[in-house]
Amino acid sequence: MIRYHIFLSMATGFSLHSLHLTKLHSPNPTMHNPKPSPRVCHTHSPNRISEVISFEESKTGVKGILESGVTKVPPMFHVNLDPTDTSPTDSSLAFPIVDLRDIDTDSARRVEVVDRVQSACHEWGFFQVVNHGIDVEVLEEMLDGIRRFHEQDGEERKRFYCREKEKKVRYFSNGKLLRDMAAHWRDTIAFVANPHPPNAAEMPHVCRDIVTEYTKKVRGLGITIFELLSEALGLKSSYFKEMDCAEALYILGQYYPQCPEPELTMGITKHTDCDFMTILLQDQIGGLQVLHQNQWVDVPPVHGALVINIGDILQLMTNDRFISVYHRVLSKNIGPRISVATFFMNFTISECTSKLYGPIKELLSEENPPVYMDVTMKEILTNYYARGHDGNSYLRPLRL
Ligand SMILES: O=C(O)CCC(=O)C(=O)O
Repeated sequence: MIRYHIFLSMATGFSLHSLHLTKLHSPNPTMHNPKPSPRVCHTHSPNRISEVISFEESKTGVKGILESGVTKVPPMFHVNLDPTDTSPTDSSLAFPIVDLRDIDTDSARRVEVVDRVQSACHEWGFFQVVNHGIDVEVLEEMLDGIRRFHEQDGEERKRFYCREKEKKVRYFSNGKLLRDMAAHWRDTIAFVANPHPPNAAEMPHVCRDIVTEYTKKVRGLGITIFELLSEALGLKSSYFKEMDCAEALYILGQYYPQCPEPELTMGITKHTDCDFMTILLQDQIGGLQVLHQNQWVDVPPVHGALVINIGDILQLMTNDRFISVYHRVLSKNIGPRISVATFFMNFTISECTSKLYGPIKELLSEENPPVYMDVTMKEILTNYYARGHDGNSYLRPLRL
């Protein structure tokens, strides 16, 4: 089959001037050659390419499409949805909630909590936390700050529109726009938040203060969760922190505009997170679903709660004891929906060290030999950036 493949300058990121369109007679024979997902159309037609280019040149994202008066979902966002994929799920499946109250003062409670965290990470790969120590006002202000950014005038948003991954603050729509077969119905403001945060002048003034405050708070919570995860594996509390898992934070402020034809597109298609762990703040709109026991289960919005999920690298380090699970976001005809995803991982290739990550030796035995290879963050990230959202786990090529 003839496929159109787009080469872009990796040095400068997505530059329309550096686009070259060529025809390939077979898929690109990269080291990782995943099978296509059945849900997504896999051929870039010339029409789609020009549609994508003019969308990118607008620099105002999906929100800009609606602002221009369009009332139908443009073809570049169309996803081949299997109707059975959106059928209602078994409502008896209760999404795990873990109450962190008193875990630092009551050792019996801590043991209980560690146990709950252990089973949630093993069975679901996801859970919500309440009484986590971040004030609800901070959470609300963070959601508001992200909303303010996306709802300001298009010209103001454009100033931040950028594809350079090394940039500490950037606005874009669809991180893998040219690689994905269908674009997602969402826009993003991204912050490389730790360990070298942007300076105040680089930050949008509408959310500068709250992003700085939220970064500190969410990192603190991340350290607490990593301690619980370490204990849940029978390791010393500081294990993951000492492995630098709580060092690098990448914060994405997502804006999912109300969608005129939600059955045609998705907020984000099925994927796993390529990181150690993610902490997600979502508003009350809903739409996030996780794949559990082969069914899509809603992650119910709980006021004041935060959603935690295990990323691919933690699944690798725990040799599958903790699982990195597929999730997705449905688009809705209500909204906008706002969420803030904090990825615990370095997404800047130039900052990657040569540190190796592999299955933790203390967890291995003759009955439980390593099922993954040791890799550096640079290898993980290079593979991550080389691929679109193709519906496959980033872990697959790392299995022994
Ligand atoms: O917005 C959400 O609820 C989830 C976002 C997500 O899965 C992602 O950005 O990878």
